[in-house]
Amino acid sequence: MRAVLSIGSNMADRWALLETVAEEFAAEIIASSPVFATPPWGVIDQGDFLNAVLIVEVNQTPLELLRRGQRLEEAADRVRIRRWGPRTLDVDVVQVVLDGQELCSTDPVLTLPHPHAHERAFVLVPWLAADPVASLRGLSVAELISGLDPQEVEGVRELGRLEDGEPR
Ligand code: A4P
Ligand code: MG
Repeated sequence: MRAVLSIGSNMADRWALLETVAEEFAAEIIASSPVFATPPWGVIDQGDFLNAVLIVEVNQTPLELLRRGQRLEEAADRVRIRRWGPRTLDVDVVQVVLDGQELCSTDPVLTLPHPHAHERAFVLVPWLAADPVASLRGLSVAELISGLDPQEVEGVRELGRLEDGEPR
């Protein structure tokens, strides 16, 4: 199956933490976005995030993929203090496509597609950079971005590719 992962960090060595995800999936990544600096969404009294999107082709179930992401979050010493609050590493499964079909699930353990993806510039802008023809629930990601607050979209600033190292 093919999955779109949104990865984010706004604590500790943010760049290095995103790299741990790229390393874990190195053999399975089919496309990836550059890293973007993004203002916090939801809870705004916290530091800026680094966000990126990885598109992976994996031979496992959606739940196994979620757990794999959560193991990386644990390895980053992630502590869950508050919803949408600061975190060392967040690995969200945005979309899963199996045999050309987007999987849908309302299970709170793994909701698919990710319930907030369509309204988050920090997910959609990197996703479009990784896949210019991306679509979510039948709508093009480019179209979804054009429906967002332009200020939110402009706030998402491209920094550079993960493999090129953190810009000084
Ligand atoms: N869960 C259900 N569906 C999914 C899914 N598709 N992907 C469950 C990942 N997890 C999913 O998540 C809570 C539960 O969601 C998990 O147990 C999992 O089984 P969590 O990571 O423990 O808690 P959380 O991340 O604080 O809550 P939530 O609601 O998942 O927050 P989000 O949606 O992850 O948002 N601003 C910027 N600029 N960049 C960011 O990356 N991230 C967040 C967190 C807020 N603001 C941000 C960013
Ligand atoms: Mg999360």
